[in-house]
Amino acid sequence: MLGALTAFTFAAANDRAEFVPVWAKSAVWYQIFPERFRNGDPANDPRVEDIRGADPQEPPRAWQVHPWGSDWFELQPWEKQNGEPELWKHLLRRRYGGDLQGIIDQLPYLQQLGVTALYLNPVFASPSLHKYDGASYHHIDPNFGPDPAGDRALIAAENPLDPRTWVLTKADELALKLIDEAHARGLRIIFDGVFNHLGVTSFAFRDVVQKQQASAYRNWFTVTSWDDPARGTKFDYAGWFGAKSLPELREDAHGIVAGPRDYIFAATERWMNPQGRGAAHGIDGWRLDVAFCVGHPFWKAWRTHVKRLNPDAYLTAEIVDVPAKVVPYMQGDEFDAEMNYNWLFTAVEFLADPPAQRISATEFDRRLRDLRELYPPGVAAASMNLLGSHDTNRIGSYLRNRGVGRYRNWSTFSNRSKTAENPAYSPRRPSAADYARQKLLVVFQMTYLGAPMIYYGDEVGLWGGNDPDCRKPMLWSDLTYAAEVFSADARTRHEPDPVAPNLDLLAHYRKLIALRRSSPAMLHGAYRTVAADDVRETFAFERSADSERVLVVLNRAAQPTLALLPGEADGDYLDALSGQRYAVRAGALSPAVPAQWAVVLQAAR
Ligand SMILES: [Ca+2]
Ligand SMILES: [Ca+2]
Repeated sequence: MLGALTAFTFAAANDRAEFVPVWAKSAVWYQIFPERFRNGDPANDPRVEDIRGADPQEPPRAWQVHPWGSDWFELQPWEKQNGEPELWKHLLRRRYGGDLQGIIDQLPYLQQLGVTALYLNPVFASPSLHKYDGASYHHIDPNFGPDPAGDRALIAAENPLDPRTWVLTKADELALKLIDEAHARGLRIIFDGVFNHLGVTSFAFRDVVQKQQASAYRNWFTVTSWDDPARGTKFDYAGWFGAKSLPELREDAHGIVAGPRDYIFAATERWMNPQGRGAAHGIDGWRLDVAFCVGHPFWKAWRTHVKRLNPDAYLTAEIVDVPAKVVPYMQGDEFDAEMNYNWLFTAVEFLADPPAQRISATEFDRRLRDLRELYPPGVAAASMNLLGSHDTNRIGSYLRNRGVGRYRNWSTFSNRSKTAENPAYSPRRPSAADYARQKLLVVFQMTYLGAPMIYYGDEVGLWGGNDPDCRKPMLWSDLTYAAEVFSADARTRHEPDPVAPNLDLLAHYRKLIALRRSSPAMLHGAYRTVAADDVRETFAFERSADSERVLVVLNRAAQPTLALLPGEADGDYLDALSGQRYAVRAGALSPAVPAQWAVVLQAAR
């Protein structure tokens, strides 16, 4: 019964008009982790008091802003002085000084790369390096702007419950400037909405701790017991997955309860229609953190609010679950798309994993089809096809550590890909062969259906295991970097791994992005599987739009192969990767595809 009903619902969904913003289907995304992208203003760098309240909670004895180009696993003198035995605490305390000015300064770099849309990890006030423990949703972090001390004084004078008292800090103004400058360059920009929880330094949680049941925010959190000496009870509350630094916002059957809901709605409007100047000056959408931890009713109401502010806004969710569990969020009344980790798992299972855990071309075809067809039309095309993020190991390191675990087993793999949890995971520089595999994955990413997303630094070969090592400072050609010699224990040494932007890889990204953007077929065209050859280990697909056809053949085998593609029209074809021409005569195209490489065939003019 349920199965029949579900099938009917999806069939109906597939008949209706697309609900995703059209622009999102042609986007090429770039994800920026602001603290680690570019330090555009050393004068605003965090001081030790600015990181108070972030994990680890105990303050360090000595602390300084970390040198941008230093060896990742090398402890600096002030870190050694702390005598801290646990490396993760050192790494969490580090601040490199990245900020919004750095992003503004590097917009030309992003334009040259060819991306068309930016996703920023959280930029709202918070003491941590990642800012998923928000102190606020309505102010940008003061250390991301030009006047941290002045901003903090302004914020302290407001009543957060009354949006009419909300001032525009210098950091807020700089964020609005960033939005305008991005738009002026044709770049869309979205922020990270972390609406499941606030941080312990938030105005709301601090007030509850101080005033207990007398606090105006007493209903905002899931308080399980109050400080009550008469009854002998102590204050306690629910934190996200038990993390006490992340008190969860309270929900009932209608979603997040009225107080925090109204606050989130007001903050949403503040960034989408800043000062009532219109949606053109606001962000173009949101990425929703741990969307599966907030109930459906909130998302439905919030989407209505968002689309009223800007019908063209894009909402993309972090869900990370099997496709069937993602489906309910993608029915047109919650999200437009997701961070497409299932696409990443599928891509590496065919193109990169070692023989013991790889899938056949036929199975690759089946899994890709599921991801295209499970959702209403437009969702797959607008979803972010990514090869890495701030929540997983970098693609270069994944390839260096091929076989260390199954990526699809997300929670198990999460620990296996952390250098602190798994001594067998290598944090060393990827090899030339690893980078060659990354290039093949990029060919697939940039030619396939879906909006490609590049995690900052992947395009210049930045490497690192899962969090925190995937959050190293960006590699820039105008900065110098110490070679990495320290091992993941921060004590022993290895032969030096030179650290510098991989310009050959960067050229490959630029070329493939330009290729995608020059081709309506690749950018937003239809998809068709042409051949899935389990024996030759090749996979061929077609993208088409109007009169343009593009034929892509992926060869994951260790030897070159002739891909037999019967039924192709006579004519001359050009491989966009090699520049080589192929002639088709009598209806059979047989391009030679190099080992572990691809051809991207376009009709030659
Ligand atoms: Ca700075
Ligand atoms: Ca929740």
